[in-house]
Amino acid sequence: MAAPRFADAVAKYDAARIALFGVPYDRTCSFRGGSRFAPRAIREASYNFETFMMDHQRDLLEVPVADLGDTPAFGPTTEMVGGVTKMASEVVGAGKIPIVIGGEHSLAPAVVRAFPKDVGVIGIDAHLDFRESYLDDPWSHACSARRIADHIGVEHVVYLGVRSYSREEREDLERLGLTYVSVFDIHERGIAAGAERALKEVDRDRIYLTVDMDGIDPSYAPAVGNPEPFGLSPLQVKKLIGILAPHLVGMDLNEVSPAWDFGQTALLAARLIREAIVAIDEARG
Ligand SMILES: [Mn+2]
Repeated sequence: MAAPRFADAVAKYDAARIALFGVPYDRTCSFRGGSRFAPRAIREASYNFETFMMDHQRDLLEVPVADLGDTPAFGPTTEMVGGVTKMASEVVGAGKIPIVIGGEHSLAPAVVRAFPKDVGVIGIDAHLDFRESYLDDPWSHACSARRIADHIGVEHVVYLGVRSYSREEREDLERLGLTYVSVFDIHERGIAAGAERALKEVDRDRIYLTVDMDGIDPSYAPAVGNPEPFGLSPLQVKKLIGILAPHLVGMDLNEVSPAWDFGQTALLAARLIREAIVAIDEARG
């Protein structure tokens, strides 16, 4: 049986401002696998919510969103990257905003490569993902920020909510000049200050947002590939999406592993995607 389309994504492609698609890919997963099942779980969870969004006083049915379904399963990462970049390029080329549902974080650089090099990338992630290569694969989920930096320049990517990196990543970030905003900084100063710092650092008007669900605390989002305590709250991420919305040209949400879920991680993922859709629509008027 085909997966349902994302709730309220009823527009025809030609009329859509936002185009969703899923990437059911998790072949580089190193711990809790199964994010390839997340596009379906998140789409199913999306039906939990009212089409009318109380906090925005707007109806999602009035926002032209198309759901293009899922990409193929793909084999090696190079094949996934090529396929996802091609699909995202078609969406971007048609003047639409892609929102991509993972799958694992390895898809993010593939989507970013569909944009001109003058976009900035802001990420939410517990991890820095700045390895040159992981388990002999430079396209591993653990290298997402590094591969994004290859495309747009290391000075134009900032991950927020970071609370884990390796000794080698620490050396590389200093040597190459990567900025990040730690989760402890956000807990001290608030998400608005963190967002402001990230926007200032990336120094771009057009922003792509990549959301690794493990940036959120495992008490709210337990079903992720690599859970890390001390994370962001859902409300902080909601606020961040609102702050970034006027700048957003694309987004992905990744690393939900439904097998470890009681449903709450997929529900939160679906709600955050809905938040992004309505916030983008609100920002563009
Ligand atoms: Mn992560």
